Amino acid sequence: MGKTIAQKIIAAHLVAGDMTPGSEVALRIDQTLTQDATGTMAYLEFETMGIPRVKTEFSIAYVDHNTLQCGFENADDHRYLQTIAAKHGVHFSRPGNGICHQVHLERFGKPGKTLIGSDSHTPTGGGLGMLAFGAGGMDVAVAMGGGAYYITMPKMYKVNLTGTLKPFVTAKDISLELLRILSVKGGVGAIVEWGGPAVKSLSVPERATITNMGTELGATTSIFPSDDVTRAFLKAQGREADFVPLESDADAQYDRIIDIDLDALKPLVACPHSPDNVVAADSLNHVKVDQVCIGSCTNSSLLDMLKVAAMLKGKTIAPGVSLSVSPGSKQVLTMLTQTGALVDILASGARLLECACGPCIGMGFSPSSGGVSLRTFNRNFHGRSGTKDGQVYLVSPETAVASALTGYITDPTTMEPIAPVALPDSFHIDDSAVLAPAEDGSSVEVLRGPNIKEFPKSKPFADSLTATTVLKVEDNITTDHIMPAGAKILPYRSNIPFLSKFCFEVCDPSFPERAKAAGDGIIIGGSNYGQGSSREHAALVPMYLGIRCVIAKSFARIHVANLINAGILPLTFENPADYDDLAQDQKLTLENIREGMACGKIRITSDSGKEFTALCNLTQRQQAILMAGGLLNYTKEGGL
Ligand code: MIC
Ligand code: SF4
Repeated sequence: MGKTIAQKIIAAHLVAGDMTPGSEVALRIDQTLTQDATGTMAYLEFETMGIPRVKTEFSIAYVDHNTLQCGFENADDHRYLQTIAAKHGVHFSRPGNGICHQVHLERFGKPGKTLIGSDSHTPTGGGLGMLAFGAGGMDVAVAMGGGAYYITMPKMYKVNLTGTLKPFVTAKDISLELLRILSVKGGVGAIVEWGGPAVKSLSVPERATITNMGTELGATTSIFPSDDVTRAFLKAQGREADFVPLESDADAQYDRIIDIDLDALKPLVACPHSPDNVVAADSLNHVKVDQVCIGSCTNSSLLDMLKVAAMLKGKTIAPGVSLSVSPGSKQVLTMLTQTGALVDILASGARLLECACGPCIGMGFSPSSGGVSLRTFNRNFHGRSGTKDGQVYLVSPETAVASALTGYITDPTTMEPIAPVALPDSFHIDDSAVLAPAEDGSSVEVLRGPNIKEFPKSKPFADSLTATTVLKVEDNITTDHIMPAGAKILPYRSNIPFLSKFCFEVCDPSFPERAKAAGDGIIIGGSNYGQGSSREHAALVPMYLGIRCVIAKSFARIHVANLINAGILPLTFENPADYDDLAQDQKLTLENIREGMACGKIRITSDSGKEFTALCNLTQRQQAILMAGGLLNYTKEGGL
């Protein structure tokens, strides 16, 4: 039987397991990336493994999230990352060089290679034909040490693109259309492969917008073929030698095929507070806009920015709108400067922000109270902008500019046409902001600031557990609910005790105190629990607060892996209706945990007299990790 693109790359990297959907496969990882907000923890974890030099083909540490230096914390973390990278054979991308996914696409991604990154949008690399996964920091640390990356073998979905995009209808609208069709949990357990006759009309940055947004579907990853378009992009980046062609076999089998006709597509908008809350832009033209933000790893490429500049040229933004533009990389910013396009952006009244994540993760530029903010980003979760009652809508750069000009949400197809914008034949190449590691790291001193606190210790499981249900939450709880980010909290990513004060702040500010008081705790979740980011802090912090188990209707992929790595037992309801009968502050007893893990079911009784069964779908390796009290303990005991 023929293979899909992903199946070919998996087969070429298979270390253990069989490729039947649902069973565990272990993959050899060629490249890793970290960003600073998850990277400090990942390197602290790497250090505990005692491996002198990374064993991957290429590993890099980016600094792009915590770039506001309002105190010593972020600067100290940058210094730690720079020195630890130099010591252990990891390249270091300096703050200001750009957003990890954009820079990686431009300079380091390679078709056919595997990449894991401690950031959920690592699948951006799929735009180049890489098999790229978001992962928790511990999994990245293990991969840097030469260990395999374990995933559940996914199902294969194919999106078949036909037709032609109309002017001002974009790759972002294709992503939003798929989110409308599949929802934020529609991609769970699947790899989304993009194909069909219209694929060749999409440039690599456009493909990368789509694979980036694939994360919002809950998909394991997303991937495009590697074809002449890929070759041209790599050639323009001075990297034609990295090109390899990749396509699926004609008789490859897919579990689901979704057709999207680009001729019929209109500009779309994801309304607050979920990326799948999608409607047509022209249905929202009564909504007054306070703020527009253009950038993020979804839409900050040179192509996006040149279109933005062309639309803004000779115009000024509406007086009630505040517009920010954050180019995705130093390469993009330099080329905007060289071409003069930056002048058109600035002359319109836009504010230029650093080449970094910025407003996407609440690092500045939060909207006004109740403010409507249109963002070209990938997430509009509740509170993520830094303003609790901010109303964030996700749009394409074209819809963003049209709306910034009129002051209302505006379908860009109603605007004056612009001349077609194309990518250059050669990009400006200057990798001086990427520092190579020391040849011999043994004499490099690692510099740590006082913000780096001890790693929390998880407990191994005994055979039974009685614990309190400290919190009950609904469906689609994101990691931004569990462990919020933003300018005030993000600088403390290597300080778990401090972070713990904000755990579940969006849902219930009393959670940290109650969890600590309860001793051993359990969280009751709805479906798709832990969707969103890869931050392992959403597992480490609850673990620090005494959470031993989460019982949910279903879990998001990266989060469930992080729970296991942190030594927290993830269980799903055998009968989802049992969710309704459980309340906060009950005592639940889990019996025969070891045997239950092995047979996949655990019997639970509550102090109210209820008895029910929870499913425990764990591989032998995951059972061993939990019994050891988390991945670090397991690794120390000799497992990799
Ligand atoms: C995000 O977009 O939510 C983040 C911030 O990039 C996270 C990583 C983090 O929390 O540091 C992600 O997507 O994994
Ligand atoms: Fe940064 Fe936002 Fe992309 Fe996360 S989604 S990596 S915060 S730009």
